[in-house]
This record gives sequence, structure tokens and C-alpha cells, in this order.
Amino acid sequence: MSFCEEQLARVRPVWERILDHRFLKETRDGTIADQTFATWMRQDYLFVEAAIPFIAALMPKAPTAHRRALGEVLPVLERELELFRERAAATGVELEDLKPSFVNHAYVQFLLASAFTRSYAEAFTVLYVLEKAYYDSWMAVREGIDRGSTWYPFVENWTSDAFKAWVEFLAANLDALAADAGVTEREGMAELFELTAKYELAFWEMAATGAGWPCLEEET
Ligand code: MP5
Repeated sequence: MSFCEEQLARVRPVWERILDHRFLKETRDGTIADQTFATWMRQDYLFVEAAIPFIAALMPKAPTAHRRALGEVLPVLERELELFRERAAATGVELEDLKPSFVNHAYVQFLLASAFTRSYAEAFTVLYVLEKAYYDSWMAVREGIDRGSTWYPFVENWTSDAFKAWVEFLAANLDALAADAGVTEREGMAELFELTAKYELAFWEMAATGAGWPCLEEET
């Protein structure tokens, strides 16, 4: 069993709760409240903005063979931000003056801390899991969503052939990094694998509930 398969099997209870999340089911079924989807859009816009420095911070640690692929993701993320702005303008969602929710803030700090303080293989694990989670999540939405849905362009973004190929590239390279890792580093990779999966679940829950900061809901 490859490292990815082994870890996905280990975190399966978390992964199943991601794929079973009401945010995804309601988006798929067209019953999601516009406000709820808007919460996700606003928070994920901030998350994607933060993913750019996360990728950039991986670069100095990356093996030479990974640099080109990492570099090519940066314009993809900029185009993704354009997609958010285009959908926001089309649906009247405000993307100005956004503040991260508690979960989003913690997740982004975790991304950056992983890139800056952990090994390349450990930080690369975080990248794989967050991309794989989005691929699987939006594939679940794709099974049944009306192609004319206002939100369909997001489904297309994370279920495209190009995105699938990117996730497969990440999986193959994560397996190779794990094969070269010593016991301690592999344990670190497994720890970050699980934490990232838990953050992904927490992110859908935050989007569905609109949870901001504990005790300070008005500040979101
Ligand atoms: C992704 C995302 C996918 N946009 N948001 C969360 C919470 N997790 C994963 O990352 P990307 O960089 O948009 O493909």
C-alpha cells in the first residue's frame, strides 16, 4: 500500500465526514442558502489568497524537480481568485474588507507554520491533503448538481482534468518523498496528514454554521 493510500485509510472516519458534510450535500442538491454559500466564498477567497505565500514558502525547500510544478500553480491560484471575484460580482457577494474566521485563521497559520518550520516532505503532505480534500469534496458535489447552478463554476474548477492531474502528481510525489523519509519524518508526515484532514472538515463546518470567533460572533 502506498503512503497516500495508507494515510487515507487511517483518516477515513474524518474523510467520510468531509464527504458527507451537509454543506456539500446542500450545494449538490441546490438547497444551500445563498448566505451560507457566500460565507464559504468569502472565507475561501482569503484561504486561496494565503495559499499563494504557502506555495511560495515551499519553493526554497523544494527539490529542483518540483520547482517548476510549484511555480506553475501560482498563476492558477491567481485565476482562481478571479473566479471568486467574477462569481461574487454575478451574485452580489461582497469580497471587500474580509476577515478570517477563527477556523480559517488557524488553518492558514497552520499552513504557513508547516511551510516555514517543517521539512519539505511534511509541508508537501499538507499541500497534498488540502488539494485531495477539495478534489474529493467537489467531485461529491458534481454527482447530482444542476449544471446550470450559479455555483457550478466552482465545481468545474476543482474537478477539472487539469486539477485531477495535479492531485495525481502530488500523490505520486508524496509517495516518493515518504519512501525516502526516515521513521521520524514519516511520523511527522502522518501527523500533518491527519491535522490537515481535520482542518478541512472544520472548514466545511465553519462555512455551514457561519461560526466566527468564539464569543465574538459580531466580529466576523
Ligand atoms: C482548498 C481550498 C484547495 N481552496 N480551500 C480549502 C479550505 N481547502 C483546500 O486549494 P486550492 O489552492 O484552491 O486548490
